[in-house]
Order: sequence, then structure tokens, then C-alpha cells
Amino acid sequence: MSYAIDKIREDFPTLHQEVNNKNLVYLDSAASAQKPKCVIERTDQFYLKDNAAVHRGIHHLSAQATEMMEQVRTQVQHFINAKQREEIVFVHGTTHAINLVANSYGRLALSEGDEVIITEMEHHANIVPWQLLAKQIGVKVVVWPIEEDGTLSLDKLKSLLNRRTKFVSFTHVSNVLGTYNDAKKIIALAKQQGARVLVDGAQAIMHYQVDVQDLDCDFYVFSAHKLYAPTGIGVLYGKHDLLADMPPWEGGGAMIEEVDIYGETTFNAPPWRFEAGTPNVAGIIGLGSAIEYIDKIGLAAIASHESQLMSYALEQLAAVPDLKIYGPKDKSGVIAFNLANLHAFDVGSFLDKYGVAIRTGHHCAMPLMKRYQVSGMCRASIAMYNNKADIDALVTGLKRIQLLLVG
Ligand code: 7TS
Repeated sequence: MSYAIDKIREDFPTLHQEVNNKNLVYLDSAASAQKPKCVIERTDQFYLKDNAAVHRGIHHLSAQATEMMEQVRTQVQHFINAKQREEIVFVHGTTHAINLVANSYGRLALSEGDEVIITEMEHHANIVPWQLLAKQIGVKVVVWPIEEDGTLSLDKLKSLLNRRTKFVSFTHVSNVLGTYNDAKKIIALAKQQGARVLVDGAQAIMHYQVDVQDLDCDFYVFSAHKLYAPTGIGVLYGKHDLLADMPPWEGGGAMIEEVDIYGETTFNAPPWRFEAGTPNVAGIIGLGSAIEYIDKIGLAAIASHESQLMSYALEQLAAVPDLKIYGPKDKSGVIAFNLANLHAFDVGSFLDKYGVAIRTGHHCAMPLMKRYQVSGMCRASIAMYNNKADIDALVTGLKRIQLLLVG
């Protein structure tokens, strides 16, 4: 069956508008993906008809909202092939999930002198929580540097792993270079050393079929808003035996078993132990709808479309004079570049005038900018709804800017 790109584009209302009197070309999905109508309608319906707080009401709407939310937990379980639905914790996003792991698992299991390995290509969300933990409890953050071509060397990892290594936290796909990291091999090496592993799936979850049991990671995290679902919701997957031992990080409603104001308060079982306060129910239900939508099209079909589009984009961009592209030849979803010595903001502003939306700046990956000795980069990123015309608009825009400003 051929990929029904036109029909898919029809499903995304935001794509069909003009920006600066030009048809919008949205190439910033790595920052946040657009939402299909079904997700918007499902979220609307929640507020129009179903709204209630979960986990605390005996009345119909509350019980129904609880059931709908818990159903999405099962959907997510199947989506990433977790063994149990209780391994799925709803959080605000990737950032929240990593902070939760660093603060809960980190404080429980790590101590002064233990080493946490992160890579040089991490988003700040997978750097700063570990640095904060280092300040607080004296763990050492060890950096796994990237190679010249923007990949990671397993030999280098082997040379960093030692008996003090207790945790390895790395991104499945780089949000700047588009590097796809062989998570399974990295995890196996870390495990040989007895280290626990977190995989940041923020840039992988929308492009690849993720199987957490096959990967054998201890934690896998992602944000719903990059997966065509609402903002303010994300997922922390954790192996059940680990979650069961982990202390709560945030306290409040729903995460307790019994509260004694004078004595000992006891806590709920995972995943609820980690879901203090009223959750983003509409967001969670929207996530369920997004997963349904993706399942209908099929991640394999989406991946194949995106991979063809990436090849087309790289081929076309090769014809733009003075364009430098960063990272490996094989890229997942994102292409970072600079045009001659123009400032990335200038290139981005010009493209915006042509209706083309890309991201510019440090991409929350300042260490990578330092590594490449640039203040920033431009980044075009694709999703299931992009087509060749979007790439053509980007390339035409860049050629014009090159003529205008570089000559
Ligand atoms: N990790 C990676 C690899 C990311 O790409 C991002 C967001 C995050 C963590 C943080 O996700 P959040 O949803 O909690 O904010 N990346 C980007 C980006 O590349 N452009 O804008 C946000």
C-alpha cells in the first residue's frame, strides 16, 4: 500500500495556513510536532463532555476519566512493548522524566564517587539533572565524547566503563546531528559492567518502533508533544523492580497510601507513587488518540516515508553553495547546517519570510555547539506529514539567501 501523504497532510489543520503571505512549510517537528485532527477533537471532547479529576471521585465522570486515562497507560505499554502497564509513569515530558530518575533512583542507588556516563551529544535535559545530582551527592559525571563524524564509538565507551560506573544515560537519536545510536549495543556494554541505563527517546519515539524489552534498558523516556500529542505530557518507562524500590520524588495527592501528620506517611505503588497531583488528563487522553492514529498508518510506513524524504533532502541540499551540514551521513529526522558564515538567526529569519519554519540557535545542546566551534546552527526536521515540496521550499529559500547575502 502506498503512503497516503496527501490524506495525512489533510489530517493536520495547522499545516494549511499562510505565514508571511506564503504557504507554511513546517520543518520544526523535532521541537514540537503538529497534531492531527483526531487528537485535537479528542482533547476538545474531553473538555466539552468528559472533564473531571481522576482517581478521587465516585461519580460517573470521574470514574470514566480515570478509566480512560488508565486505558492509555495500557496503550503506551503496548506501544513500547513494556512487560507491565505499571511500568508506565505519566510525567510532564522528557525533562521531567530524567529529573525524576536522577532525583529518585539517583539518590537511592548512587553515592559519592560513583560515575554517571553521558554523551557529548545530549540535550541539556540529559546533562543538567546529572550535574545537579553531582553537586548534591558527589557523583561524577563522565562525558563520552563524539567522533569527528558525529557518531559515538563503542570502543570509547569501553574505555570509559569501569567498576565505578553505575549509570549510563544517553540519547537514542541526537536532536542536532540526527545520529541514531545503537542503543542495544550500548545497553549491553553498560550492563556487562553492572550499570543501569536510561535512554532519552525524545527524538526516536516518533521515527522508530521502540521495544523496551528487546533493548533491555532500565528507563526509557519521551515527550508526547513530539509524538503528535498534546504538550505537557510525557512518559517514563521504568523496569518494575526498579520502580518498586524507588522513593517518591514529588509528594502530594494520589501518590500516597496513608498520610499520618504526626507519624509515618506511606506511599502508593508504582506508577502512581510517581504521579503526585492532578495529572494532565486531557493530554494523556490525547496521547492515546495520537498512538491510535500512528498505529493506523503504521510506524514502519512512516519510517520508510521519512527515510526517503531524508535522502531526498540531503541530495537537494548538497546543491546549495556554501552550505555546511553537521553530523553523520545517515540521519534520523533532523538536518543541522550553517550557510557560509551567516548567523543562524539571520538564515532562520529569512526562511521565515518565505514561510519556512526551522529552528535556529544552540538547540539546548551547548556542548555540541562548542565541539563544532559555532554559536548556533540551523536545523530542519521532518515528520510523517512532510513532503518533497517542503524540502524544495527549504532548498529554494536557502539558495536565495545564499545569492542575496553571500553572493
Ligand atoms: N531530549 C532530547 C533528545 C530532546 O530533543 C528534547 C527536546 C528533550 C530531551 C527535552 O524535551 P522536553 O519535551 O522535556 O522539552 N528537544 C527540542 C529540540 O530539539 N528543539 O526544541 C526542543
